Amino acid sequence: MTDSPELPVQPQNSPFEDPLANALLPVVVLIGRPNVGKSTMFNRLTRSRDALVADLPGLTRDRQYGRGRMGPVPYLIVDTGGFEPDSRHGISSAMAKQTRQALVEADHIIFVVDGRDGLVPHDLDIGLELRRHTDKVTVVVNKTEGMARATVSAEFYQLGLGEPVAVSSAHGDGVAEMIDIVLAEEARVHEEEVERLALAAEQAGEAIDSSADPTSTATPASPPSRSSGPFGFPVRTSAA
Ligand SMILES: Nc1nc2c(ncn2[C@@H]2O[C@H](COP(=O)(O)OP(=O)(O)OP(=O)(O)O)[C@@H](O)[C@H]2O)c(=O)[nH]1
Ligand SMILES: [Mg+2]
Repeated sequence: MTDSPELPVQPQNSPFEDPLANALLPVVVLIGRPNVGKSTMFNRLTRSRDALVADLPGLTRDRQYGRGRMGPVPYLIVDTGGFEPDSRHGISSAMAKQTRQALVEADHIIFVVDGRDGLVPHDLDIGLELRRHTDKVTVVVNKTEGMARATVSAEFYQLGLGEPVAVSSAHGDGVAEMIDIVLAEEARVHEEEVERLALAAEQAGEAIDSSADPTSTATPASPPSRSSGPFGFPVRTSAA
């Protein structure tokens, strides 16, 4: 199935099931503490219900991969379990290891925080962990439906990871704008490629036109006594 803004795209459990289709997609990883809405955002970005969502911290255990497209650029999105940077034992430690692996694979990292809870110490711990990836992190403040976006985002500047973007994954507010910001560089390259192909197609069309145009100086092979008829075919203009 080809990607399209209108059609839902099938999420996959592994990025390697369709390596050819996925190889060139930018990889966007969702990270954040438990219960901030990462899986809700994953479902919104893949237009699916593949990730389990509940008001239950620690619900997501394994990384989950899905494909999506909201703007011009398709992407591969990775949901992760709630990140506990300091966990050294048990399941939390295994999940933290998985999340760190996802961060290494990431082209972009969406650091999801909860606008209703505000900034909490656990966010600061994750923020410190993300300092080594600052160039690819966007802080996204979730659950902001019905709230003043600028006000609710302000305290998250303290993370030192750039301008926070306010969204509501559950309601969809701001999510398309968020992905535009995250994939701005890919969208720019995509736009340039579209323009380059359009120009190449136009030039190829001109080259064909001029080789078919008997009046063109570039086609001396056309006899001067003929010109184009109503359907583009050469017609005689003088009795021979
Ligand atoms: N009000 C509001 N609630 C939301 C929003 N996004 C998610 N939630 C709720 O927050 C709770 C947690 O959502 P999940 O998507 O499961 O959170 P998570 O970050 O994946 O949680 P873990 O898998 O435990 O790390 C659920 O009850 C969601 O319905 C939102 O934009 N607004
Ligand atoms: Mg989850």
